[in-house]
Amino acid sequence: MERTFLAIKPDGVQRGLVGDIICRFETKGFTLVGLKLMKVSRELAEQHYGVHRERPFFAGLVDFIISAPVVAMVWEGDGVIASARKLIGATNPLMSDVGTIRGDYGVSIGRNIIHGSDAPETAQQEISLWFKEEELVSWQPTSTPWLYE
Ligand code: D4T
Repeated sequence: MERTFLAIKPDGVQRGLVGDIICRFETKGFTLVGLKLMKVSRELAEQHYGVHRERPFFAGLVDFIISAPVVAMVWEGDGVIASARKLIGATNPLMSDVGTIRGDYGVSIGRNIIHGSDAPETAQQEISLWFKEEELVSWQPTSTPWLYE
């Protein structure tokens, strides 16, 4: 089973969207295997967004990510990496399809509510950056045979 890293950003937490966002991944049929509310350190935010270090929005992005709590999560399921990106929607919420998280709740690229890993390699890197192995729970929901043939 594939795993992905998702993080509800400070705007999603401050706007009271945590429950709705978790509900979308649960009802889709994915399995929650890691969950924590955290105040992100500047070092972690800079590491997570390291690929954007040279971009003009980097400093503002890091300041935003450390400005309020973040909900860090690991979700599991067949095809969860690509599917979660679809459920999240395009980076700019004004361009995201209606029905996606960003499409339904956002208006600005710098306040786009949630992060999701974009590929298997980044998912693995981000899961190990944000979670210790013992913080992840391997379990089999009783609904599995009703979700997979
Ligand atoms: P994340 O990484 O947060 O899931 O977003 P995406 O994968 O959809 O998009 P990204 O890596 O290109 O951007 C990372 C992060 O930077 C913010 N951002 C991006 C911004 O504030 N201004 C910008 O011009 C861009 C391109 C939003 C997401």
